[in-house]
Amino acid sequence: MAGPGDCVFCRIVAGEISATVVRETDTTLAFRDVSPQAPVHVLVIPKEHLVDVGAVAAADSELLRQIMEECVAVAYEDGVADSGYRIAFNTGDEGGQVVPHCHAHVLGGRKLNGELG
Ligand code: DGP
Repeated sequence: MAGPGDCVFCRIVAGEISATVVRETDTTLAFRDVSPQAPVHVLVIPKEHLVDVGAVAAADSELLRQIMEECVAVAYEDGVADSGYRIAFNTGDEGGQVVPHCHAHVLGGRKLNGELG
């Protein structure tokens, strides 16, 4: 697992890698996915380096609430709250997680498949 020093999402938080930021709070950052899978594809992350959603839940349930609130805010801002959207936390190897820094995918703007995998 990458540590904060070489973590790509920590480097986005630090401003060392550019990203299209759509929302920011004291504790979270929301930015557009570099390879979008839907017209709306935003990642919402905790600024703190926590590897996955389980680590966030264990460390700080208030932070988990804030991440979810930001996901919903993104859906409203990007205009998909009424048409529908998906929030997904890929978690661990078999969950398809590639970047080991907790992130929620907010996907919308097209009809999404029923299949999650
Ligand atoms: P996951 O498979 O759940 O770990 O998804 C990681 C996502 O992160 C993937 O959809 C691509 C995105 N991503 C990876 N590196 C970068 C980056 O440097 N910038 C941005 N904006 N997104 C990235």
